[in-house]
Amino acid sequence: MSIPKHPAVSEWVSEVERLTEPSSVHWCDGSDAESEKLTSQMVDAGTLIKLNPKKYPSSYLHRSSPTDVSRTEHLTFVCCANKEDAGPNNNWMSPAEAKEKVGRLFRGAMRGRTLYVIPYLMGPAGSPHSKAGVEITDSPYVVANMRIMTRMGRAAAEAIDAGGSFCRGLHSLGDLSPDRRYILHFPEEETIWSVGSGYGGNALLGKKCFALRIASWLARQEGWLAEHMLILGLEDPSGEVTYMAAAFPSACGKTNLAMLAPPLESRGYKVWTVGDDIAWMRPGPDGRLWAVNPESGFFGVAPGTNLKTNPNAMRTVQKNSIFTNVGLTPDGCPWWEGMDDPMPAGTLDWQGRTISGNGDAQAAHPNARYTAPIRQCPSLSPRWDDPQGVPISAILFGGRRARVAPLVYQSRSWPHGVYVGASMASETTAAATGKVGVTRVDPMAMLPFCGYNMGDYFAHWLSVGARLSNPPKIFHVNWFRRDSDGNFLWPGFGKNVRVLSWILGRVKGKAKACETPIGWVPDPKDFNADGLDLSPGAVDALLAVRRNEWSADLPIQEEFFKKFGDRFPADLRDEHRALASRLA
Ligand code: GTP
Ligand code: SPV
Ligand code: MN
Repeated sequence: MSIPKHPAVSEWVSEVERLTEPSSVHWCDGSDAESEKLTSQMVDAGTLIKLNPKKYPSSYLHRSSPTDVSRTEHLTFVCCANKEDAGPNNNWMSPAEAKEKVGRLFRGAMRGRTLYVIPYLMGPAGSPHSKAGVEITDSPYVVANMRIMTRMGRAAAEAIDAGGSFCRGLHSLGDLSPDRRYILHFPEEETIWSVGSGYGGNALLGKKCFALRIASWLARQEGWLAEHMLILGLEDPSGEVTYMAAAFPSACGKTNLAMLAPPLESRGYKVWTVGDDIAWMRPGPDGRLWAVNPESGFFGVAPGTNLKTNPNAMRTVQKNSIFTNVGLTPDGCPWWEGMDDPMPAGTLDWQGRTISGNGDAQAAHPNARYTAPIRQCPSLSPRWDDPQGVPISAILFGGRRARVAPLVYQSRSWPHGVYVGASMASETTAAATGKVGVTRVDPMAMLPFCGYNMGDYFAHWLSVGARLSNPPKIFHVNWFRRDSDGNFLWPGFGKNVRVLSWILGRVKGKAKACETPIGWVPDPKDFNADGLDLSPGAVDALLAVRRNEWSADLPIQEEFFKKFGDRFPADLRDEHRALASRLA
């Protein structure tokens, strides 16, 4: 059966029906027939535009409301009983106030609309890592995206009926006004309320809301980690595959690294994609950390994606995909800045407007996205759906930093690695509403997604490490260091395999490194830069650890850590002091 029978689901659906007063109710079974019907209804309603079926079979363009194009962190709340448990990293509202205030926005919100019930599973079927959810929404676009991003249908129904427990996610487009938009999390009730946005992370509730904010809360109680991380397998020339997870903030390169296609000169290395955005990781009985990707699709940044930067993504999105806020060419194809071919004349921008000839008009919104099934990815790992997960040997933290952080360095120990993650900083991007390019401390790339007090989160990371007899080695990478003219020093993308192979060498105890105050850095003399066509001195500049820049970062970190008061772990305070004294 593809629809859950558990009375807890039908009781909750009835309750929501009474609140939102939809004109009809549709229980999603995840079938092809259902998808075809919903899609054609959306085409008729203008919610989707069918793309050229010869070039992009079964693919569609969606144009969102122009004020609803990215996550809205200032409208995102954690509503737990005790404000301190949400921490200074979250906006907080009391559960009672939240239900009163936002309950009003849900009252009658689905009048004249269909209420869709989406049972879904996050993680492989039959896996101890996996968790079920039900999203109720009045957006058929959300249904179509959830069908790609999660396991809908039988696997979900079976998991819900077997356990009876599931995350409740209530979503309504409301009137799409940012003034009446709230994304609320009730971790103590495993419940999400989202109203006023149809955009990705605000509306596909299995993704950031459940798989990160609610799941991180549950993970702390249950002894595991829910992280904003890609998972990849790096195959070396002998054929052995080593798994790595990497946390970079939104629009900072997870999808690109997860699908990395090594250039010819790195013959023998290959990257296998397990996941590109979220990792659920647990200590295994063997003392290693095991990870699954809870998702089953990609919701990836379109601009900048092309056959050179990410050929695997370009092939993944060739069919059965939804493009949101990209341009539309006259022959019915999606187009975005940085695509391989120049923009064809007559291309419409992401709002459907003719593009004026003055040269600075943008076809795609900078946060335009594609939604595509993971099974279509040419580099898909044969173990992506393994119920056991994959064992992680290295964790990479990374940010977008024009200065300070070298191309790569290795932490000295697990606690030092946790400190490296806790103190990482990155320049903001278009993935969230607000100013772009502002450097902020974004620990483990989880600042917008940690569903509880980050001081407790750091302590939890330390305690998980203490339970691992064979913990992953922790590294930091930065593809975005610039020279004095503002150019990137590092070519990035496929070339990042050079950094991965150094990391692999460190994991295996083979690669050489130099000790610096911040940790272990490759020796510029043996870093393989052959054939990279770097400017003179680039390798030294990429790997340089400049004491003055690092020392200038310390007070910014201190100010951030201070916000957590007593909840900030003493061990990380010690790591911070030790770094300061090594730098002095
Ligand atoms: P979310 O889906 O928002 O969580 O982002 P993500 O971390 O998956 O980011 P993604 O891989 O989509 O990268 C977004 C942006 O970073 C794009 O503009 C890419 O072109 C750029 N980017 C990715 N990798 C590199 C790299 O190695 N070097 C440079 N210079 N840019 C990169
Ligand atoms: C991100 O912003 O980190 C994303 C896109 O991966 S969203 O689903 O909107 O969160
Ligand atoms: Mn993300």
